Amino acid sequence: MTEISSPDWPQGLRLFPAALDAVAQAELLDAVVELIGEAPFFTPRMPRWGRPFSVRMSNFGPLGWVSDISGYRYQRHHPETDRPWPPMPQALLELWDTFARWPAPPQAALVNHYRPGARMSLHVDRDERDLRAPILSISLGDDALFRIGGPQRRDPTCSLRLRAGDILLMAGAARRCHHGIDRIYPGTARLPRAIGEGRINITLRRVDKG
Ligand code: MD3
Ligand code: FE
Repeated sequence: MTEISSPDWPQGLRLFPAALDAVAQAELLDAVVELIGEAPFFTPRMPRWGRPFSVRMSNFGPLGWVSDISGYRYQRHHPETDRPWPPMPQALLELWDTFARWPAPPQAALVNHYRPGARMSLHVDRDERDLRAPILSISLGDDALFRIGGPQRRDPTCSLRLRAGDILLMAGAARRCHHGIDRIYPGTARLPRAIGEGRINITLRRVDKG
């Protein structure tokens, strides 16, 4: 497996370009389509003001990340159907074992759907109770411009283009860095008709310690 890293990047950020071939991507997307039937995408909203995100989300696994007017949190049920999240697909557990090398399994697979024009502003993921556990990200569909900075919002940032099949691991210091998605490159890849245009990103997360 080829791995790219750069002295410009935060320590612990590791990119595995095209880690998933076209067949593995299609199989994963089939699983996403099936499970999204059980846990449909919802539109998260910003705490306090309730402004909708441009990204739609769902989750697989025992816990799921949600955001609404009362705040960000992990919870066991879908915010609209109130049903438990579907089980995490075996293929995702295997990717975690291969790339994350963490002794405990992931508890949440957050699925982000970016339609053309959607973006995600710079933020730090800090709702997890164990910030030492890595986060593993899998990109599917259209290319995206990813940006990562440092622990402080004012720290300098660098950008990289994420493509379908790329796997990104955030461990060590990178785990606490600001990051976001500045833009999607529409039409650079295709998603299943049931999802529509754009990009899917799946992040595998450990929430609890141990
Ligand atoms: C760097 N998602 O869901 S994945 C997110 O492409 C999120 O949908 C983006 O940021 C996306 O929270 C980026 C890569 C990623 C995920 C978590 C990180 C990079 C990270 C946590 C710390 C540092
Ligand atoms: Fe994030």
